[in-house]
Amino acid sequence: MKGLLSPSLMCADVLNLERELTVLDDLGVEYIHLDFMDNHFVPNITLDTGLIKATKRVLKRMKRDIHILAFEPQQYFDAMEIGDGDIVSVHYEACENLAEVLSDIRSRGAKPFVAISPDTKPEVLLDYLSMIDGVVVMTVYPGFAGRPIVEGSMEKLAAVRKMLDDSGFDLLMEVDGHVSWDLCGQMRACGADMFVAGSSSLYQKGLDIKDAVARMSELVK
Ligand code: S6P
Ligand code: MG
Repeated sequence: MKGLLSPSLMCADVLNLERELTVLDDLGVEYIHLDFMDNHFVPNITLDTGLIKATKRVLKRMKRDIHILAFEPQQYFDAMEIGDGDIVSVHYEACENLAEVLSDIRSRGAKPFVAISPDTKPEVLLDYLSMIDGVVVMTVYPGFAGRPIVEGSMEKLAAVRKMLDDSGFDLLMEVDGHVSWDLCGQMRACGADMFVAGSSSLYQKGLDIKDAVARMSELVK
């Protein structure tokens, strides 16, 4: 399977979000990464539930890849109108009853993913592999764009890939955090399928978005 791009909307021009979404959609980009934060699980606030819901009005082919960095994420599902075609990632560290949250996502027609922060061991995923469509491996400490990659991230990606393959389930591995021009090829070689592209790549200042998408697609193909 070819590598899938998921540009991070929190890194785009916030005064022109409709245009930013349309350009990516028209270029055939597969996913748009939408970070929701509660200022508790992580010390920041980015896109709100109303904005995440409103993206549905403009998206044509591009699907939503909603990353919820918040405690008890199910309280936001209705407001975001999660449903068919959406990927919804919730953090292992943020859910009291993770199995219940994943089943709620599935019951709405969306694809449940579990995200793990850098200090969380991959083994915690084992109990949930039969309930999900993929995992998100965070390779920076979550909450902000532009952070440095955490040491050992490549080894972690390779270990998670092996775990997913050994499970016998057909599961995607998404990588989120410092997916740079220099590192995205290596992340692909470690088994990542989906790449969150932010300030380390597509959203660097001065780039032509069409050229940048083509370049990144080639690097992770
Ligand atoms: C951060 C958030 C991410 C960022 C992305 C930014 O917690 O979940 O999705 O938007 O990592 O990319 P970069 O290249 O600036 O690290
Ligand atoms: Mg994210």
